[in-house]
Amino acid sequence: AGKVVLITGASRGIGYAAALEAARRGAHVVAVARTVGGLEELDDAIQELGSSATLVPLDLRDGDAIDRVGAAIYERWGHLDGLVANAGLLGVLSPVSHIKPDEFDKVMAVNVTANYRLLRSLDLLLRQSEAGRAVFVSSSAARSARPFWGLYAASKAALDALVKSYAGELEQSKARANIFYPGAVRTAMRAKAMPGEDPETLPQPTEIAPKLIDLLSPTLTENGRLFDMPSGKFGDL
Ligand code: NJP
Repeated sequence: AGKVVLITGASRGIGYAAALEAARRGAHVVAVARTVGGLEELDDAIQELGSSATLVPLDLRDGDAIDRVGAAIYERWGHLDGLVANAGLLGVLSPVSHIKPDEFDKVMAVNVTANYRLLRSLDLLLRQSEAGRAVFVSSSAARSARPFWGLYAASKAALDALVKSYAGELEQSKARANIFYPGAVRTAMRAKAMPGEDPETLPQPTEIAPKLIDLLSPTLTENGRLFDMPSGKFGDL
C-alpha cells in the first residue's frame, strides 16, 4: 500500500516541491498550510500525476487543530509513514532588543511550538508505521547566529535541540527523526531575507526536494543526524 506522508508548509516553496516529489514517489500526501489557493494548486499538480492529496488548511499556531489532524490520520490509516515538518517563518530581521513581543512569539509559535505539537500528536502514528520517518527543516542560521538574525536563529536552534532529543528517544523503535538544512533556495522566504540577491543564482525548490524526500526512505538508518545543505551554497537562512 502507498505510504502516508504529512507535509507542513505545502502551499509554496520547499514544502510544495517536497509534497509533489513525495506524490511522484507514490505516497499519499496530507498537505498542511494556511493558503487554500496554494494547496489547491498542489492538489491539481498531484492529480496530474494520477494521484490525489488530502488538503488540510490550518494555522499551525493552533495546537488543537494539529491534534485533530493526528486524530483524523489515526481514524483513516492508523499510522503515518512520513512527516516533513517544513513550515517556517523568517520573522523580522532586527536587533534583538527591538523585536516586538508579538513578533517574537509568532516566530517561536511556528518554528518551535508547532513542531512540538506535531511531534506530540503524531509520535504514536510514526511508531506504528513499519518505518516511520520524520524530517524537520532547520537552517544554517541555527549554528551561525549573527546580528539581526537572533530571533530566527534562536527558533531554529531550539528546533534542532528538540529534534535531537526526540531522535534519541526513538532509538528503541523503528521510527527515525532527522534534521534537514536546505541551504539557500529560491523561495519567497529567501527573497525576503536577501532582497538584493539575484534569485537566478539559487537552486529551485524542485532541485532540493528530492534530497529532502530521500530522508523518508525506509532504508534510512540515521537518527538525529543533521543533513547539510545539498545546494552546496552556504546561505544565510
Ligand atoms: O519558505 P516559504 P521556504 N501555519 O515562505 C507555511 C527553511 N529554510 O519554502 O500558511 C501554517 O516559501 C507557509 O504556508 P501558508 C525555512 O525556515 C529555507 O523558503 O500558506 N503554515 C508556506 O507553505 C522553512 O522552515 C531556506 O503561508 C505556515 C511555508 O510555511 C522551510 O525551509 C534556507 C504558517 C513557508 O514557505 C521552508 O521555507 C534554509 C502557519 N502559521 C531554511 N506559517 C531558503 N528558502 O533558502 C508559515 O536554510 N507556513
